[in-house]
Amino acid sequence: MFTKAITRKPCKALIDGITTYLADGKPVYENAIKQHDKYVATLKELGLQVTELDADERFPDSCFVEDPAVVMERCAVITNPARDSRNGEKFEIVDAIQKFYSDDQVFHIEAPGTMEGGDVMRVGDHFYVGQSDRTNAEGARQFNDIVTKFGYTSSTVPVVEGLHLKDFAIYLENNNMLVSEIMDKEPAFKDFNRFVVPAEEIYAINSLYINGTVIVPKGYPKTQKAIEDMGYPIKLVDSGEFKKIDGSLTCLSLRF
Ligand code: CIR
Repeated sequence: MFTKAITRKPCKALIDGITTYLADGKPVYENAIKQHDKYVATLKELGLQVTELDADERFPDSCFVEDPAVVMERCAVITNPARDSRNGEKFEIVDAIQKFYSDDQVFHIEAPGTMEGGDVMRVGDHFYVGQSDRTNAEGARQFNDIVTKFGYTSSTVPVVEGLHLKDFAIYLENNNMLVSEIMDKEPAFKDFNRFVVPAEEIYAINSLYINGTVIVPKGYPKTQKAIEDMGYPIKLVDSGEFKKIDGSLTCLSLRF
């Protein structure tokens, strides 16, 4: 059960955010702000107390707060984002995190380890960690060392088709997952009920489960229907401006 979330308002420099995969023009700042406001309002409607951090113009991608930290009940891990333009986000997220954890509950991934929270998918007390361009084996190893001290477990999964693990596999609780065709064949996921999202809707894999409801990106009817058929109430949020720089729903918040 999530009770809290942390978000950060998009900055004007968002238009210079990293685009690696989904390039479709630059985000329009004013539209991004509206979409972000709706996203935050939706989290609140679902009962979360949201800490809304100020925009930080130094870091174009800083609204994607999921990446510089991984939070859980018993500890928090400040990651080490792989790209230079994002690495400093880790120093900015710490203050917000420390309000909710004691000093001995906050840990850091250190170089040469790299990690971004978009690669970390939680299932119960287990974390699947995507090994991707952004999260390396050393980052995953350090993460495992930290979380196992608190009674969690972790294992790695290769990410071969894009940015982060949660762009290609997402857990919706109740043993249900949305997966890409490649992740459908991932041995680690064989015992889950898997809905294979059609290639043209692959962006919608990154839907967001919050306390029984699933927030689904607007404009992906097949995935929306599949999630409804699984029995979840849904809320639609347009995240199109963030998609232009490879951002999706989970990356816009930390939930705990
Ligand atoms: C990046 O490339 O780092 C950003 N433009 C997008 C980050 C998206 N984060 C996420 O999916 N967790």
